[in-house]
Amino acid sequence: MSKNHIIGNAIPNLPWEDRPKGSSAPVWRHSNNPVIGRNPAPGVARIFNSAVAPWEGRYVGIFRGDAVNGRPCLYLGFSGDGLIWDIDPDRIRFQDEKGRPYQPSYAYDPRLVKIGESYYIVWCTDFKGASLGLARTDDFKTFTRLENPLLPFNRNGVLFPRKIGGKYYMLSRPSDGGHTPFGDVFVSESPDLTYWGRHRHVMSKGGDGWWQNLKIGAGAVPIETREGWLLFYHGATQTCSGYVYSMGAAILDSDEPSRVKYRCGDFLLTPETWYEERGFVPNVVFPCAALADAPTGRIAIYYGCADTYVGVAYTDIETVTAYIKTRSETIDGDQDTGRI
Ligand code: BMA
Repeated sequence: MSKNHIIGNAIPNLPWEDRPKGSSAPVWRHSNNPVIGRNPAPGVARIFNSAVAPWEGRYVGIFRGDAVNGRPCLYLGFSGDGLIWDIDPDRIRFQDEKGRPYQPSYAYDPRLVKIGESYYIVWCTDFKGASLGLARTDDFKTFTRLENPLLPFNRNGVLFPRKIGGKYYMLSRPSDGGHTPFGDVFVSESPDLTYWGRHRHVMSKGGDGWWQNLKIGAGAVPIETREGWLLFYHGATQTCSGYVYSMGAAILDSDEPSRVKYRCGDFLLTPETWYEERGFVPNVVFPCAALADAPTGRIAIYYGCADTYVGVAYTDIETVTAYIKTRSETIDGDQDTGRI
């Protein structure tokens, strides 16, 4: 079997720690987690489910923070090493395409992606209920909101980092106004980031693994690899004392991302540490970003912990590909194109 590798840029200062001696885990936690603790900036009670990207030799973060009145907003931060963050206590101010102020009334679970020379943020916004917001920035000073891509209700919008066959692609999880009973991932395509269509079903909740039997949602921006798009996502299950969120992974076809090539039946990370098990919402592991260094194959995953903290976890392309492939299972409906 030839080896998988990452297609992309080098990130020489990627946060990294080797897998602890004696561990056979597919993903291992940063030894000094959480990297963002409680009360991370004046007026911000907690930061979690957040996105980061390399930026001018450093890192930029778009953070989901709950203000001290409980309202979720997006905050901006910078870091030299991707671990110690300087976070602006003022929430990000958005404008519309004519330059007029255009603030979301709430904003959570952002994803950040560079496509071409611009950066795009997708987050969960209020559009008569939880829906997807989309904004572009070229300098992290001006943030311009574009048209909301899809109809309400929807969450977990994740853009692919390049056009595929000349089109933009976005994963999303259509839902209802509450904690959705229908929780599958779909993909939509667009010629211009305004008009979205040719919607396809990608992955169903469920399968043998009960950890993802309630709902699933795309997590980090997919990483391009020789085998396909590596996607870290979250899966939720229901227990007597609430939901439990874990992290899973799948590899989607390079040219046709609605096609699931491999999908790991087992979770890669599940709440096990104090900062994942205990917090504002207990038992939540919620990946929103993954950075990959192509020359070394190293991957750093950023994930929200218990709706309170940000954690970092590591893997490498060989380890994670082997883990996914040896535990791959197709869940009923995964190969259904959605063109019923
Ligand atoms: C989901 C989202 C996430 C959150 C998770 C667990 O529905 O609201 O922001 O991390 O629930 O509370």
